[in-house]
Amino acid sequence: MMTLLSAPTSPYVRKVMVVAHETGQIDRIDPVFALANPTKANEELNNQNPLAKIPALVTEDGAIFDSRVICEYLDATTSTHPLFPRDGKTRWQALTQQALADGLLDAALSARYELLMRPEDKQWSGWRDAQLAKIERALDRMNTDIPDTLTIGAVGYGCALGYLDFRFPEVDWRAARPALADWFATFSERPSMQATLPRD
Ligand SMILES: N[C@@H](CCC(=O)N[C@@H](CS)C(=O)NCC(=O)O)C(=O)O
Repeated sequence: MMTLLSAPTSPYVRKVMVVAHETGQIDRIDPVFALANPTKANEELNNQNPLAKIPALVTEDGAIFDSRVICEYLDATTSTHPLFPRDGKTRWQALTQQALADGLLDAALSARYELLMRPEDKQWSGWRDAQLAKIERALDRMNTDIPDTLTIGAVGYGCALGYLDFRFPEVDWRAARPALADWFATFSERPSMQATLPRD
């Protein structure tokens, strides 16, 4: 059994949980809530991940982070269809799709932190606008680069789009991107996605 320092609202944690479901390892993981706040210290989390971010997976060989590494770790320990294609063009495509989805999330969190974490008199709307512009460009790219099999790219896309629906309902990303919207509607039905819906 491995402890996953986590929170049910984190899209990066969701990636790990979806991969755990898809690779048949969900029973090996014990999700334990860990407060991850950029300005509030959490010693227990810091001891496992000095960057103080979730997810961090505590194994008998030590802590593994971040979500990309944990997902690849889980994938490497199963013999099922690999979510990380082992070589060739499909590998680089899947990794780039994952980076795109994670980058969208990084921009979304940065925009959210600007509003939630920064004192009101220090907030700058130009910062949030630039992060939202990154999100729009990432969505445009996703719409023209849709995963055609179950890879870590697909898991990343699913968790990123799910996070937008959860925390940024005002971003109407579907309207101009019907292909991506259709893909997400189907992908969301997977049991791994249904079992990991974000909740406050
Ligand atoms: N690149 C990291 C990002 C993880 C991340 O930013 N997690 C957020 C929670 S959703 C966090 O821990 N934030 C606290 C902080 O930035 O200090 C990953 O893929 O795991």
